[in-house]
Amino acid sequence: MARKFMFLLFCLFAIVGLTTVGCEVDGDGDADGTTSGSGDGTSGSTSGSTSGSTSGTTDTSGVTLNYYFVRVNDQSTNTTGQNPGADLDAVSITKAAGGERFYVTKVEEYSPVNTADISGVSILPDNILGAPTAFGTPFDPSAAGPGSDCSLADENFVATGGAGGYIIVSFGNAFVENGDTISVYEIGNCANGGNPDPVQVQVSVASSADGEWVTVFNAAAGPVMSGVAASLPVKTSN
Ligand SMILES: [Ca+2]
Ligand SMILES: [Ca+2]
Repeated sequence: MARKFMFLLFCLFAIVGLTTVGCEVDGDGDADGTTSGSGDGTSGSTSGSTSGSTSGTTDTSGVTLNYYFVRVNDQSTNTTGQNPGADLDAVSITKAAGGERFYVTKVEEYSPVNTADISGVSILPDNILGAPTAFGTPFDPSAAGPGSDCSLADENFVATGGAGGYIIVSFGNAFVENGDTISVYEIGNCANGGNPDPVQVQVSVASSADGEWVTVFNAAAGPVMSGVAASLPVKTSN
């Protein structure tokens, strides 16, 4: 008796089990149909809103980028003795409109060469911040030129070590526009002496050293080497 009851119970479970499987199969089928239907609706509304927001982003791009970054490339072959290459006291931007003068507020990158020969004082990149210090303080721009004396004992400069060395700087909110003058104050070729060290000056809209740099001028000797920015390519965000 008990064995027959157990067999019937087994058959009952088997039938319930098959029914459940069948229902699940049907359920999946229904679920698939429902999902693909609502999926179509979702993809439709998603692509609509996405293309809408994308075109909105495109509207705000194309903004003109400013030339915030100035790079001084050391071109000097004077690589003997201590502090070889350019001895950079300061860099300035003088605006064509208004004549306001801006000095370096931040060193973005300092990449000297021949570092073993650069003194512990002259390897400090922040020595290039602010107004020049080797032409008397407070600094008077009219007192700095080819015929000017400079303080050859001034240690508030940064050495880039010769050709291959460079420094990238920025000027806070100030940037270079066509007509502006960039000046590099290099301790050398002063009326009272100092090794002249040639430099190349470039500008960019990005601080990255391997980015696109536009050459503004090359100069052979200081103590003040200046050039006027002209025909800078218009750069826009993409
Ligand atoms: Ca300085
Ligand atoms: Ca020099």
